[in-house]
This record gives sequence, structure tokens and C-alpha cells, in this order.
Amino acid sequence: MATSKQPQLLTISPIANDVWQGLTASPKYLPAKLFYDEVGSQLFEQITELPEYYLTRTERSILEQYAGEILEAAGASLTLVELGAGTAAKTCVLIEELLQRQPRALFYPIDVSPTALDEAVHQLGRRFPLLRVNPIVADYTAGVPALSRILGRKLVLYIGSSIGNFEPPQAIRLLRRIRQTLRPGDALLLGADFAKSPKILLPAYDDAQGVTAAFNRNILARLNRELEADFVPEAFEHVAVWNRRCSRMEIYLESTTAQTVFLPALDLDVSFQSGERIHTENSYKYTQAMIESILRESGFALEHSWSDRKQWFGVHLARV
Ligand code: AVJ
Repeated sequence: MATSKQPQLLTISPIANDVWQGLTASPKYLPAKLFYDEVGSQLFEQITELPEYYLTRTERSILEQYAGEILEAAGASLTLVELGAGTAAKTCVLIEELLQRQPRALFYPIDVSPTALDEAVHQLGRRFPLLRVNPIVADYTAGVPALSRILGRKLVLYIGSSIGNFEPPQAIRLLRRIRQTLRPGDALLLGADFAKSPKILLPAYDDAQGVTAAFNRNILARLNRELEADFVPEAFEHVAVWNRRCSRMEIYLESTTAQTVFLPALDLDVSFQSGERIHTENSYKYTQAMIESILRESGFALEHSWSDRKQWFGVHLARV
């Protein structure tokens, strides 16, 4: 007798593979890109406003102070492209300045989040009627081949110190891929955090209000939401460490007890010893020499760097 069966539809979460790789590795890790679900993106916004988190505000002040010089150095008749643009809030300073130098401009914000790009199109459209915004929904880490079809001189913005999440060889590979889509005369504007005293760095990644701790723990809450895991986020402590040898901040989630977590979507049990850590992020801090060498190795020539008075953050213009 024939039995009619509904086909079984199996949905595999897009984060399943990364999570399985990281939590079965030794030592355990989770990729930093997993921070940025909706809750995590909101927590990051809050981080950028913390008194201890100097990065965003310092970079913004550099862009505000030097927007004219930066665009002057980049060259005339520019088309702007932004990698990981999000809602492009910080980009307004440069767009404003650009539209004082040329009557019209094109802006290609690139981001994985369509909702962030919608917001960018909406806000920028209202504020700058003469700016044409062409959003591209893409993961720029694989390079963006579509960039090679854009005509005219391009200035590619890669600001916000996102480069700091990549291991130096990966950062070079990414910048090379971007360079391959550019033509001679095009330029890259790179925002990167400078190496500095751990007295400044540690509080920036372990703030008094515990927002960074909540941002870090949200990754576990996300695994609970998306993979039905049973993490108790409070059973993990937020730990920030300055690794001087590698010139990077490291953040971890440290298990406060011996515990086992079950992830039904992966059919995986994960056991933690008391004090065992999950490595959730590296945030590289560069010297001027490191910036020069990363750019050179990816085929760019560093032309000019701008910084704040304390030399905490750098904005670098490099040419193809
Ligand atoms: C978004 C990668 C620039 O490394 O400072 C902030 C992320 N992590 N606090 C950084 C982050 C903890 C941030 N970046």
C-alpha cells in the first residue's frame, strides 16, 4: 500500500557551519561576524557612544577636521564606494564636502544588511538630493567584482577599523581583491586604530557599564535563538586581553563553571571546563609601519595619513 508522505524540509541555519567549526575546535572560538545580528548591531551602536570607546568618535573628528584635505588628495570628480557601509552615518561628512566640490555625485554603499542599506538610501536621499545612491547587497570580504564596472575615478572608503578583525594575511588578501577591481588613479581611504597603552585599550573593550560584555554574551543568546542552544549567557564572563606580541585586543567568553551545552540544530554537545574560554574577537591595533606594509603588500601606495592629536586613530589614503 502506498503511503503519501510530505517531503521533509530541512533548513540548515546559515551560521551552523561556522558555529560547529568553532565550538568543536581546540581552543574554542566563534567568528566575530556572528556578533552582528539585530540585537548585536544595536549593542555595537551603544558601544560607539561609550566614554571609554574612543574609536568611533576619534575617527569622526578626523574626518570632520580633514574632509577637505582628504578629498583634495583623492582627486577631482569622484565616485564614492563604501565597504561595510551600514547606514553610512559617518560618511555624511565626506559626502557633504564632496558635494561642495562637484555638482553631483554617485555613492555605492556595500553591506550584507539590506535593512541598513534601505536606511542609508532613505536618509541620504533626503539630505542630499544631488547624490545618487546605488546600494549593493554583498559580503565585501570575498571582493566585489561589480566595482570594476563603475566608470570614473573611485574613492573606496573602508573606515571604522573593521580591517582590525582580520588576521594580517587575510587583511592583505581582502585589500588585494578590492585593488583588483580598481583602476590606476583610484584610491582607498582606510580607517584603522593605532597601537597604544593598554591603560586606554582595556577599558575600551571592557567598559564600566558592561555594554561590551553584553555585546560579547549576545553571541551565546544568538545561538540560543537561532540554533535552539541552551547556553546560560551569565555563566560566561567577558574577558578582554591586550596581546602585545600580536598587537591586538582579544576578547573571550570564559566559562565560570564546568558545564555542558546542547545545540540541537547541530546535534552537538559542547563541554566546558571551569575557566575555559571561547575566543570571540581579535581587534588589531596598528603602527604606522604595519599600515604601510599591509597597503604595500596589497598593491597600494600610501600617500597620506591623518590622525588626531593623541595619535590614537589613523585615516590613510592609498593609491592604486
Ligand atoms: C567594529 C571591529 C571596529 O574592534 O573595536 C567593539 C568591534 N568589539 N568592541 C572593534 C568591537 C568590541 C569593533 N569593530
